[in-house]
Amino acid sequence: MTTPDLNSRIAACSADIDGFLDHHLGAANRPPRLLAAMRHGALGGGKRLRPLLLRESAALFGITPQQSLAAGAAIEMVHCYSLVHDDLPDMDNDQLRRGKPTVWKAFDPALAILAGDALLTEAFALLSSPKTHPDPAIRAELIAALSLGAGQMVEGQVLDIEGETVPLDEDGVFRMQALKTGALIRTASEMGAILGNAGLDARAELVRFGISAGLVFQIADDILDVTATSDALGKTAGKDIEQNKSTIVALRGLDGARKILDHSVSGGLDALKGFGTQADPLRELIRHFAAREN
Ligand code: GRG
Repeated sequence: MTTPDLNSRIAACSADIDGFLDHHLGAANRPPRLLAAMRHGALGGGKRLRPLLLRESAALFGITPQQSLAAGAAIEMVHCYSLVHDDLPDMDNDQLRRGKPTVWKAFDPALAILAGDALLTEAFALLSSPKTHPDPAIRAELIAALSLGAGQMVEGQVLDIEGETVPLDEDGVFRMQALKTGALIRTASEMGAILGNAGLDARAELVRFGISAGLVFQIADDILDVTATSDALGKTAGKDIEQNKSTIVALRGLDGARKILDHSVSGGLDALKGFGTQADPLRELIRHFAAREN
């Protein structure tokens, strides 16, 4: 069960990211329709869980929320770009996202492609700015980590699309999901470690935590696709079956998927055992990923 404390941290991070992105995507000198489409894709409604994971990971090393805000906004822009592109007619062909029309529905598919491209490139421009971190070596490491995670997400998306025609086996589903959803979630906790200039061991444990958190997030998503309503999700429910998607729920059933979910939560908690009570917010977060309702 989610504690009020976690709820208030989710709300605070979400408000901070919304405020940052509203400002950051407000001042830019861009064609007005492009800017409007970018803002539609990036503002309003997202849970901002990747920036929260980054923030809580960085906090282990004494980094304040303010100091991790720009890096959190960068990973959120990459996530938003992926959703804008994922919704396109040639991908998931979705009309509803975060309770609003998708960017291609509100504008047009060509502009949605370009708005996604612009969010992606803006993420890296932001990471390269001294306002993200004063040390250029840290900025370069953040860029390297996020470009790896974003590239792996694209690989996962390709495997997912191919899986609609040639069904994936169980190993294939795990690999696809680790790339498509897991890579960016893993990257969030790794970026927190990088911002905090963590030692190699601590960074490796946060990567291990992020891999488990990504798996938990994706399996919960697959379960919600079957059990929740479109209203609760703010996006179309039941798409996996409709599109013949290979998921852990399809392969193992709901009970089997829930068992893997629990096992993955334990794996994430194990990765945190060297961090003591300071890591309690991350412990709560992975449990929240497992129990989330949207
Ligand atoms: C188009 C390159 C490219 C990749 C798309 C992210 C993605 C890859 C596809 C989205 C499909 C999907 C529903 C994946 C399941 C996990 C997921 C990313 C859910 C959405 O993330 P949330 O729940 O969304 O954090 P909000 O709206 O809260 O930000």
